[in-house]
Amino acid sequence: MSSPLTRIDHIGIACHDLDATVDFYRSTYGFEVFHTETNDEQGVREAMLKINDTGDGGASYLQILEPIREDSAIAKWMAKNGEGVHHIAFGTADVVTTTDAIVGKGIRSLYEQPRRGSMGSTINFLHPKDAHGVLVELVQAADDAHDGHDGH
Ligand code: MC0
Repeated sequence: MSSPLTRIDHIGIACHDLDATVDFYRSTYGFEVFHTETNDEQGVREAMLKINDTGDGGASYLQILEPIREDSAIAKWMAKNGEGVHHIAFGTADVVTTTDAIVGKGIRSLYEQPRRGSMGSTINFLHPKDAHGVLVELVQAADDAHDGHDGH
């Protein structure tokens, strides 16, 4: 069975101090910041550290996330769990079709309509209680739209 999920797009890592954590990843592993942004809707400040390009034309990143609001999903999760791996994200060429197919298997998505993710991507999430305890994000990168419409 071939999968519509064509790469690990990123691993989301929650932290208290974005600058200090990015310094750790640079000085320990040599990873450099590729992109930074604030996502007000998600309540995070984030840095994307590029690990490698992938065979589908996309790339894999570490996504370091610092909450900017106490009521954000990341702040709530860290209050319970502390810093650490928060979610994994798979890349797909079509987030709507892929989400619909997975929802059709009885797994809840968190959003009715996809929302905006890092670097102009379009995202949805699968509920961790339906996915063996892993919060899974589905990502259609801005560059994944190769068919003439951008799908955003
Ligand atoms: C919560 N749970 C998790 C989890 N977060 N399990 C595994 N991994 C996680 N990250 C579990 C809890 O332990 C709990 O289990 C149950 O799910 C309900 O959690 P809760 O603490 O009561 O919290 P809720 O239900 O209010 O929210 C959980 C939910 C939320 C996953 C729905 O965090 C959410 O909407 N997440 C999607 C958005 C998000 O995570 N944004 C931040 C990244 P028990 O057994 O105790 O019932 S933003 C991002 O990533 C963007 C910018 C991007 O990539 O581009």
